[in-house]
Amino acid sequence: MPPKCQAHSTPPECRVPQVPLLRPGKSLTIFCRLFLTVLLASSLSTAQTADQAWLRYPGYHGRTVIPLKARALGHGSLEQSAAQELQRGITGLAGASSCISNSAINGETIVGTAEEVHKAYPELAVPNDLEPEGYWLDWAESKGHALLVVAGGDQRGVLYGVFALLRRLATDQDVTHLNLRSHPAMPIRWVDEWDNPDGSIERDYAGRSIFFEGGQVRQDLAPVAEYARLLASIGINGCNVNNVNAAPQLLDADHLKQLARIANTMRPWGVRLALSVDIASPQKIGGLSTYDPLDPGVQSWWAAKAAEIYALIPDFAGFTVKADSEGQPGPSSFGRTSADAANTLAAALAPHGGVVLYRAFVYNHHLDWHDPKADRARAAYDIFHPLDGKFAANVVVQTKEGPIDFQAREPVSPLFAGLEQTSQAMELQVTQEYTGQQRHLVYLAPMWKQVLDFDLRADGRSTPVKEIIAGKTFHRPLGGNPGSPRTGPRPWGGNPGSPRTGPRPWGGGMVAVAGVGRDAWLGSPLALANLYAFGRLAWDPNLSAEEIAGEWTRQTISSDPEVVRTVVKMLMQSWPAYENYTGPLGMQTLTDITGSHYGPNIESSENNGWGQWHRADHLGVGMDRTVATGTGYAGQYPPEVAKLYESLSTCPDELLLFFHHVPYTYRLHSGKTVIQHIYDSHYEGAEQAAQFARDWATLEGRIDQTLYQQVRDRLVYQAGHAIVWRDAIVQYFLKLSGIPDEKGRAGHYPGRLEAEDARLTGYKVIDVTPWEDASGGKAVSCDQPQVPPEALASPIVPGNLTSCTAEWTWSGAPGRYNIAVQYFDPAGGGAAFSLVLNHQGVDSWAAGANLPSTRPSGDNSTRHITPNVSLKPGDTLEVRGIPSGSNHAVLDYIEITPAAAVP
Ligand code: GCW
Repeated sequence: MPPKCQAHSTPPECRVPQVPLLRPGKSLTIFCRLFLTVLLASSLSTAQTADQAWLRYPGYHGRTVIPLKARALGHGSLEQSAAQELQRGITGLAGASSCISNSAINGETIVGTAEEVHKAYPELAVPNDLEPEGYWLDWAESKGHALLVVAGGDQRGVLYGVFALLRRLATDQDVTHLNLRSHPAMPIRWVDEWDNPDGSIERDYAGRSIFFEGGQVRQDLAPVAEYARLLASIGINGCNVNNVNAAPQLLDADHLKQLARIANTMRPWGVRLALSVDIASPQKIGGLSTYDPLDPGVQSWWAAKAAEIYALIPDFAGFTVKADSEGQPGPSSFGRTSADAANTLAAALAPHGGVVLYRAFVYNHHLDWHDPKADRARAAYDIFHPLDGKFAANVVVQTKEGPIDFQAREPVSPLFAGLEQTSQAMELQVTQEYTGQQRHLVYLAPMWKQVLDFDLRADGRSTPVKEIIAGKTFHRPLGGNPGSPRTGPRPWGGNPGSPRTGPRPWGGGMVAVAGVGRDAWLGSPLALANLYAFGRLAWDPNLSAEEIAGEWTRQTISSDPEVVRTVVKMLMQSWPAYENYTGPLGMQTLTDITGSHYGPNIESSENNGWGQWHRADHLGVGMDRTVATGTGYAGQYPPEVAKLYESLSTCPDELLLFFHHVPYTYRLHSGKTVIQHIYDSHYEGAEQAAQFARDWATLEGRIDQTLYQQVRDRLVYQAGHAIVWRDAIVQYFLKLSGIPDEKGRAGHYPGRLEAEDARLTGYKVIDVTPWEDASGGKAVSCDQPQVPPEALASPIVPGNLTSCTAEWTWSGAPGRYNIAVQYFDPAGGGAAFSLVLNHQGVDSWAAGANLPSTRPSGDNSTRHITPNVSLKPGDTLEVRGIPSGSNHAVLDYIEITPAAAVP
């Protein structure tokens, strides 16, 4: 047996194995244990770096030694990045290894394209048919030295091969037996950023843009380089940097030069720049009198613009288009179709190898809500299906995963099966617009997996969505028609300069709206698991959400098995929990859809043209989308799936109310009535959220303390906000249906003392809108003269004249209790609160968490818990609130529960 190195011990002898000439399945026989430190963590500084995400290289605990020296065989910039990353990664991973100086690992890791490897080492059996962007890893020996070979189908493949190797090491996988060959499932793997030139970001929850500020591209593009590195590590090859609600000025000559700097910064990491364009640009910035896509002047304008772009950015990826949607201009203004518009842009890009990602998110947001047949969910299919076959070869129709808009639960968009002669991409959202905005832990990979794996049964055969968007199902080569020679110019999928004659990959792909910003990429540490998972699934949609969660946790947090087990469990349960407490049975997220998209606001979906209706009334709930009696949406699916959804008896419970309108007493497959399911799932979801905080608490001391604290604070907040959601939806449906909760919870809150029932000094009772966002619909507001914000920094003195007071007398049993204070923390000021027992302060805290909405609502209803307070009958409890700005220290209730019952 070969000796093994021990942690921090004197290096035992390690020996180089006799490695046979490279053949699949042969392996290095040297074993040694490397114990490593987080070397690169020393680079942690205030700068925004990839280490803050998953590229930490935290130390290798696997068994196999790999050579410490890395060498690129070629001179291309991607290969240089690959070799540098490898060196950096190995150095980090091997930091504390007792094997470092041992001659046994004196071989090298060589990186290069398959062609380069073959040229340098003709004796090695490197596969000569590696796919574009694919790689092959294996051990070999040359002149008595161990060689670890990373061979790429092209330069990008080299880069991805290096990251694959580092990932295996960073997740402690044994690399003794490599012989690993992989290539991406689909050529388009892009992130879309919705950044505006002024530096703001649409639907972003992580600070300001890393790309723009004050109308210009930022001088400091260091975070962009780090971002591109992160993207490369998960195989992402394109980045669209501006909002799909596109600012036309980005296409002017000056801005294009600035954008070229971004492209140059991302290029060494194989990430190509793409831009969103306003279809009206020829008129808005080009001085033309029209933007009609069939106007020859307009077509020439786009052709000239494309040429100008490619002169500055030779590997420019292409355009993303949002047109005729939510107020954006579009071809319909000229009686033209989406295909007309897409093809005009495609013709301009085609000579240069660019693609058009034309979004199918086209719908009328002025729908007539009185019309029972009107249905926003139908729009994408109704508009795009008839255009199938009319799109140019380098157009990809980009469709959101569901027919509405990134809700916590939707069925798969039927359009994926409705375009057989068109390349397609699926759009997902990493930024958690409707799924808790990064304040809630929601790991989205399980949801994406359900979509990717869903079998649409197009043409009566197995057609999972992941194969449709990879171009496999309908044989969609990107940039060419089925049946055309597979050797012509390849607009996408190869590197500039790489041979353009290899097999052409099937086209299509996945695009994620990422929303990264300057606040630690996604603003919340655990939210980064979503970005990571997106890249991994775009590379290989057959990976499981759970294994991706494990990979990410090991690289980002710790490889301590207990930590991995706990974090993976939390991640995997987080989406079902969120769905449970926000909107079950396919009702969609019951949020404020015309405002923040964050807190509960059930009626906001109704009686407006946006079309996210759930049609709840006192008798029943759900949107009838059947062919027989409803909007006919169910009929847009291929027959087998249409049949499944059409019938109440086969429609899955989780989508029941998306497809059917039923009475509250309707029994689900689970045996529960709809109303009881609404009650139960909300209590269950809120309890799951509370459990996340308890689970995380078990990790204290096992993980980085700063990370521990940051995540803990968020989870405690989430547990409180899940209760806001629970209570809003439960009390709303209790009132609407009039049907009590079998378990007696709805409308009964043990230990809850309403603020409006307290003895009030200064506070005035107000109605909260929507009513369901406050317990009993009411709260108390302190509208008297306010203190300047700076005064809030000092501790609140009981009896402070500027405070308002709500006071109760405790009449329960003596004992120790947790006291939850539920208050509203609207944006625009930072109020302060104190909890006072028998005229003695026991706790004080500041509000000002920067939550959505400037008025008290479920967006900003917040819970503060003071644990373990000793109470006896007759005690006086007060909450004192000091308002500031538009934050009127609005108080909803206090809730007193036995200390043992709540964590
Ligand atoms: O869901 C909506 C978002 C908009 C977004 C739009 C889209 C960029 O609320 O902010 O606009 O989707 O996807 O185009």
